[in-house]
Amino acid sequence: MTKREKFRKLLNHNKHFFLMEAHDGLSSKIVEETGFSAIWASGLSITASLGVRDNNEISYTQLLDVLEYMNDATSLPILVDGDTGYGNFNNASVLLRKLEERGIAAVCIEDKKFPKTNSFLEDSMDALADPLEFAGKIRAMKAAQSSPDFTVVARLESFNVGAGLDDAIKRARIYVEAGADALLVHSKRSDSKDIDDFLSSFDMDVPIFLVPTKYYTVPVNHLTKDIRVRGIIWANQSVRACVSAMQSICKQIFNEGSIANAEESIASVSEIFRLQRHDEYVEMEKKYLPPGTPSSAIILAAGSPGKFGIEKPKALISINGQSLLEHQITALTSVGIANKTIVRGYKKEHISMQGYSYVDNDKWQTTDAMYSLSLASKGIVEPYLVLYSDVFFKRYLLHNLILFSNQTDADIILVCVKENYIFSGSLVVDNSPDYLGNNDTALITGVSDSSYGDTEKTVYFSGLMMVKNHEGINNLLECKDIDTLSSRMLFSRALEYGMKIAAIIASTDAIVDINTVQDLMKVR
Ligand code: SPV
Ligand code: MG
Repeated sequence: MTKREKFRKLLNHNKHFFLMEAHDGLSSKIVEETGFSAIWASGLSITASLGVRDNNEISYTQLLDVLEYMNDATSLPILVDGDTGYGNFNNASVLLRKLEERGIAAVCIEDKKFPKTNSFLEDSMDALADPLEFAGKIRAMKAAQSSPDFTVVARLESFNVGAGLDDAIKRARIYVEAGADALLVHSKRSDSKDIDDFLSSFDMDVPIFLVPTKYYTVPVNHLTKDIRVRGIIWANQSVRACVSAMQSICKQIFNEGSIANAEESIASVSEIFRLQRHDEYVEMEKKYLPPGTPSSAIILAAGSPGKFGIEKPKALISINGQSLLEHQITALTSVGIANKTIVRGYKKEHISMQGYSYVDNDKWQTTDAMYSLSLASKGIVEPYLVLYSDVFFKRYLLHNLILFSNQTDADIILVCVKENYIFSGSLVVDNSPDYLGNNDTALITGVSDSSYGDTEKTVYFSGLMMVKNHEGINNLLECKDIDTLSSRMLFSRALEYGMKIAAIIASTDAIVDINTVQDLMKVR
């Protein structure tokens, strides 16, 4: 069923329904999740959220831009507050056609002159449009629509400007005869006298919308006693709720100079991701990313900051405004890796960003990175990436690693460098490097205790690797001496068990292990 058909169904059903105000994609989504059956795209709320007045300060194309986001975010039909139709019969028809193109279900136009003022601020009878001119607008709009189910609602402003009941009744008849599918009777009284008078005097059978913003104390069952009252519009409460919430939280954060006390009272970042439908993205990744792209990565961040002597994990050292860890997370996200597990140890309480999994290595002082890896890799049943948290690397290395992993049948692929590295011991490569993008690739044929070997054949593990044979490696990580197992020992055992280890040979411009202030200067 199209949104227009849904709206028609609501209109033709002998029961009232509620339209909740929304003003952007997010609020539209929330309105739908709450259970409402239709949305009022309020002019007041949309302009307020854009920070401008409700005086036709935005053009109709700017309104369309907002509506496009709203309509995309919801499966509910939207009744658009079309103000006065943005001009004469011609402008209103253009508006209608553009709304149809955007998939909007219905539009409401009010019988005031362009440019309008919000009804709660307007009390001049001069603001009213000529009823016959307005009827011509309705006829032009109905003639312009191409889908039969599009709904045009005519809004009566007679009560708001003091023109009274007779004027409202006269106009209502003219508008319905011109082809309006429904009427919206507006009133800014705090009781329902205008509405009660209108309903008891007007005798045409047409669906009617009401906006009880000011007469909110009148019970809905009183307003809906008349079966023609079909739509009750809660016209601006979403934006008003946002304003109160934002004012209060901004004030609290400003006064306290901290977000610590604010955190509990606001939506979590993961709730924002949920509303943005991040889960859909994860599903699409599975479908559309090249086969072999892992969905998991483990960041080993348990160790002490070493020579830096700082009171926080080394992963939190800032490089060009972002921590090392944030750089890594951004890089992983850019290649589509959704599940990121961070192993914490030293000063673990400093690492607590939302949206990631955490594993704690409480024996960080006496164990090696492979122990951390063994803790985090336990639950992973697919290929995964491993990153030492103190390596800073260029993103293309990750792309190359994933690309190469699709081309090789190796069980592990290491990113290695030729220059001596901090890891004790070196790896030996075969003599026949292939060319891959910016880097050479090679097979690891042995592990040496010495750091100084044949320079042609010697490489050093950089701290970035892909574990393709997750079962094999996870088995090796379940050893008795895991507390002291080094990466070099792990690779050596993998070779002993007949596993194949391949390497991408990167330059030290592309990947740097951050150990000294000089290293930091280099990457900054
Ligand atoms: C709006 O929500 O923009 C409306 C209803 O037009 S009212 O603000 O009550 O005029
Ligand atoms: Mg409005």
